[in-house]
Amino acid sequence: MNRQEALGAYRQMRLARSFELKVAELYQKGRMGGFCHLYTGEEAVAAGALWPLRKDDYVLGSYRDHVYLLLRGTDPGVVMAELYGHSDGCCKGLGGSMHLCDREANFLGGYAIVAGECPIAVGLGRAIRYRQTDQVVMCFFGDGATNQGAYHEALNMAGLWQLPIVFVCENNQYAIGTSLQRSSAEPDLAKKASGYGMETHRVDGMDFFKMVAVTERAVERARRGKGPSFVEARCYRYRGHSMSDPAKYRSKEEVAFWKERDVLVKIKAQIQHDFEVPDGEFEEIDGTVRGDVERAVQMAEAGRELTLDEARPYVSQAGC
Ligand SMILES: Cc1ncc(C[n+]2csc(CCOP(=O)(O)OP(=O)(O)O)c2C)c(N)n1
Ligand SMILES: [Mg+2]
Repeated sequence: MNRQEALGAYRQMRLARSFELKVAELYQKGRMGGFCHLYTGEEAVAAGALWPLRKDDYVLGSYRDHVYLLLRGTDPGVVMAELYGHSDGCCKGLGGSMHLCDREANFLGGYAIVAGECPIAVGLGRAIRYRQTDQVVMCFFGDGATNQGAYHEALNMAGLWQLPIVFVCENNQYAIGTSLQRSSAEPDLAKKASGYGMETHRVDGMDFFKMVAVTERAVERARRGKGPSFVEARCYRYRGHSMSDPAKYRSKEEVAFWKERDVLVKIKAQIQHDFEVPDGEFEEIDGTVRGDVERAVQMAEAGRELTLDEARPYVSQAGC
């Protein structure tokens, strides 16, 4: 990765962080409804994993989905408008935080059903095989999803048919308030996936460059018809499960331990070490990102909901 690319990655992760900090503030002010799950702390997982993908590859994820879209290049204003439930959002305001989707970015959905995206990844893998293209599917899900039945069915079929899928498990070590140790008979998630005929990897999900190295290999294998891979990215979410979770099940020391390893501090230090980038250049990037987020808020604030007549065709087959 050259200097410009590395700074581009920093910018992406800074945008993800700043956008979501703003979302938290606006959610608390009541500017958006429904549930809201933030990715704060986990940015290096998606930023690193998505890095080797092409525009025509498919991406799927869970309800913690704002950042995938931002990283795939969807306008932050369009994402924010969707969170507001407004008509210029990526789903015309009918999806909201947990159900983002953008066909142009080939992000085919945030899914609120835990592991719901995994069987859909298998369907997309089959479609790619049928059309004989060299596209790849990247499917993100949490550690909790590995206890769900559909997850095991999906991995089995992906392995059996050697489909071009990269399964990326965001192991933030909790499923709502339940720790991995208390919910999974096999807490080693790479080992748990290894019975399904695919290459498995464990990676430090708090390190962007390590994420890129592992997923680059997995994506290339899938593209060359060598079948699926499973990547367990060890990470941590800084906030509660959703905006309404005070997260009392984790000790202050535990949260502090992970925050000390913050992904943004880390990538900045790595770039400074490799390319001797001065502080001012990072500050400049932070400034442009602040502007992007501000514009996103302005767009969302200026929008409106669909009228009932406008919404009707999307909720009724007959369009009446
Ligand atoms: C099939 C299903 N079961 C239960 C739930 C309720 N639920 C919502 S989020 C969640 C935790 C999932 O944790 P994990 O997969 O680790 O993802 P994370 O929230 O940590 O990113 C649960 C149990 C659900 N949405 N779907
Ligand atoms: Mg989890």
